[in-house]
Amino acid sequence: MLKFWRRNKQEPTKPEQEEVRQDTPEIETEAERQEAEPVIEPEPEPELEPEPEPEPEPVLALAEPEPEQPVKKGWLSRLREGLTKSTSKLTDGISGIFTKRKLDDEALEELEELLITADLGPVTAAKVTAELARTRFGKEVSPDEVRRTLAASIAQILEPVAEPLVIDPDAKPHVILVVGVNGAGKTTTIGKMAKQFRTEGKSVIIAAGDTFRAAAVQQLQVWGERSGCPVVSKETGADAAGLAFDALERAKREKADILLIDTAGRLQNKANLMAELQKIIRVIKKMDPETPQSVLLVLDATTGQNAHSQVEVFGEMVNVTGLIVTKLDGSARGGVLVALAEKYGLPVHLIGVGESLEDMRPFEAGSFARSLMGLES
Ligand SMILES: Nc1nc2c(ncn2[C@@H]2O[C@H](COP(=O)(O)OP(=O)(O)OP(=O)(O)O)[C@@H](O)[C@H]2O)c(=O)[nH]1
Ligand SMILES: [Mg+2]
Repeated sequence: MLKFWRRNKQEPTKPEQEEVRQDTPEIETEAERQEAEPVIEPEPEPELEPEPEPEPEPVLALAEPEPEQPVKKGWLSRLREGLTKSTSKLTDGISGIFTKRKLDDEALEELEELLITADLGPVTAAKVTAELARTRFGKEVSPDEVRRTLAASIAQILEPVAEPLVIDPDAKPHVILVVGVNGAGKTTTIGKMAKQFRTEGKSVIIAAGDTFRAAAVQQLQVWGERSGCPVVSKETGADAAGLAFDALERAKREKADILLIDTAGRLQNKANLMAELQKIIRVIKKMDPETPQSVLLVLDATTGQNAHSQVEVFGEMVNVTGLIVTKLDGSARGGVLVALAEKYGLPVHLIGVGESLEDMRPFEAGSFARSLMGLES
């Protein structure tokens, strides 16, 4: 039962490829394309997404709530609520396995299975189960004790990836390219990041690099207004790389601290998306080879296992430097974050726990692990 655990850390990223692989085998035929599409397009109808509603300034909303709006819950309780689905599965399962029972092989086997079904992945499940067995085997353990021990093991796995996003103060600008499938939360995340950077006193320019979708530019302009950041945009269908180039030129001229580049999540197929992202990078590198300093992949926590293929697909396209996991307030499948940390070791910089500007937090390993196990911090 105590499986030999091996860190399955893969090389998460590959150097940027100069040649665009239009002949990518996965998308050569229509049937294969249809098969490949869900990997990078798990959410339907981005065009029908409602534009973000003009909201009251959310940071202020905490202090001065609108009369008709209830005071918003703290972010940690929203995270806990969002994780309820994963948490209740885990806590109910653990209670079922460990009530008045010694920690024997059978219990460990059941626990391992439970953790796998809660998206933690087979490697992590084996590792944390082994850790529990190492100290408690043959003893009577309470569900609470099991949850605490697991939370500590999970926190240990998450600790190395819980890295804040560090902005290079000498970059002027530090360029952040934001990538991810449609609907993952890229544009919203850019709005939230812009606001946070502004609050820290940094100057920020936003490039509306999603020139594919008409509504995308307006959506970003709303976020730009909210965060007080200029938005560089072009007409729908314009070349995204050209736009990114212009935005970088402006950011350099104005000595901006940060340039945030939004990108399209959906293009006709994977090869087009890859070509576009790689072209953006190639073009901005011509002006400044150090850019982009960060390539952040935005993942929607409610998509569960699909996150793995997204990390792999985008890792083939670009040199992903870190992750942002959104919608952890929704019906999140939080276990997947643990599996991703174990498998890819990519830094998780920020998590999204809501739709408004203040709903973005640095990823904190301990509180996330405890929340996942339904423990009060
Ligand atoms: N509950 C919740 N909703 C979020 C969060 N982040 C984003 N959203 C919502 O998810 C939806 C999609 O977000 P967008 O930012 O438009 O996603 P996108 O990746 O830019 O999508 P495309 O432009 O279509 O590629 C919007 O309705 C957002 O308000 C989050 O952390 N929690
Ligand atoms: Mg968008």
